[in-house]
Amino acid sequence: MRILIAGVDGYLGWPLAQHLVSRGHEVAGIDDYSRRRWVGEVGSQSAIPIARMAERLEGFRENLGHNLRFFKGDLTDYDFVLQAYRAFRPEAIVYLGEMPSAPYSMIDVHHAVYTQTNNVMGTLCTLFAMRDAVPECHLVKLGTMGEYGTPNVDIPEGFFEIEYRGRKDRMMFPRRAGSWYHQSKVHDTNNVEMACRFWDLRSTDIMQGVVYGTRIEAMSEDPRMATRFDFDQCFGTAINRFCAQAVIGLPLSPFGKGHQKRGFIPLRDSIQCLTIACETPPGGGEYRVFNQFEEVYSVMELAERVQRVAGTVGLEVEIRPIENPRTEAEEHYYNPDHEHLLKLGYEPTHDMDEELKKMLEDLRPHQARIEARREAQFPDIRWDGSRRPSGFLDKG
Ligand code: USQ
Repeated sequence: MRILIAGVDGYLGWPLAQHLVSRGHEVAGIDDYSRRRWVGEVGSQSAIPIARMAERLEGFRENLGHNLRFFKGDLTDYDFVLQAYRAFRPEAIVYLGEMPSAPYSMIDVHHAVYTQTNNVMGTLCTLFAMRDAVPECHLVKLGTMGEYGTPNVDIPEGFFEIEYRGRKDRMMFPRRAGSWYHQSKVHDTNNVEMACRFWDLRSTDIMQGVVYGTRIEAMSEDPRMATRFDFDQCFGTAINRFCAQAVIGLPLSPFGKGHQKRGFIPLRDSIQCLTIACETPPGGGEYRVFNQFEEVYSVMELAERVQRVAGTVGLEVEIRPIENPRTEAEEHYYNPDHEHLLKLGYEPTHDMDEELKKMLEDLRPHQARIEARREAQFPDIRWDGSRRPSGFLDKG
């Protein structure tokens, strides 16, 4: 298949390109390097060094024997997007090209507006460009489990049956996002669903959990093929941050009680699932939703897990909960369905300890790079709009 990855320079995009090519697909990518700029703006850098795109593309040719067609440009520029889709004629578009950080979107009005403008406009441009250039193409759109929030009832995959005043219907399950970023994905969901209804487009909207990991099978040891790994307060996700903290001897930082639960998924599984979505497209006019995560854990359980695995590789670390900078439930019910991908053949990696061990091994050589941006990992962006560092809850 011809598959285009919007956001090919990112944490998921770069390994996904490698995996899809190793499965025989023809792959193209779009990016304008925004992720590199955002991480720089918050005073950080990828723990694992990442090569410039020209070198990445050379590495791609040498390691995988494939010329990855690269379009540099902004996904909110409609003319650019339309031209790229006309030139490559993708059969599937994996849309990863959004600003992905909840804390970044909560910094101030400018960051909130930027996040929603960038994400919602980008998706809209893609929907229109698909309609006008490649109406048969399948949009695999990256959403987030965070669209649903943490309701006190089970979470279905996108839709649910409802009976109200004696009448029944199948409706989108209500969303209750936890940040301006997560809300941007809710807006996308509504727009994508509507475009499928109006224009007979086909789409898979992926409600993905928190991703962790450093590598996938298709990735060689060539440093040009490595993917980024963020650990700062904005772009680092919980487990990745815990691993980076372990490597430089900082206490692991569950927020608040640490009982908040989320669905988590290893990088290798995320890539496997996105591939399954591409290879099994829905019919024309169909909008379907996958809840994409492997298992639900609390943040504290994960900190304990990282602590234990770090101990087995000689890294003794403490867990010290810190004040929660976010407004979120720290005790709640959480039971999301995740059947659709399993039915299509998703085989979850169950060995989280092994994955964590690999991550620690991959990060250790880059200890100095994490140390150099140590300050960027302490949270001070608060959901109430203030900017104050979170203190330790145990007072040390
Ligand atoms: N958390 C901690 N300690 C930390 C960092 C986070 O306890 O050092 C907690 C947060 O308070 C939250 C949970 O861990 O309860 C997850 O936080 P996160 O920063 O790992 O993830 P989140 O902000 O939800 O966003 C990330 C990605 C985002 C993706 C989302 C999937 O950045 O792009 O959409 O995970 S999900 O969480 O399922 O919505």
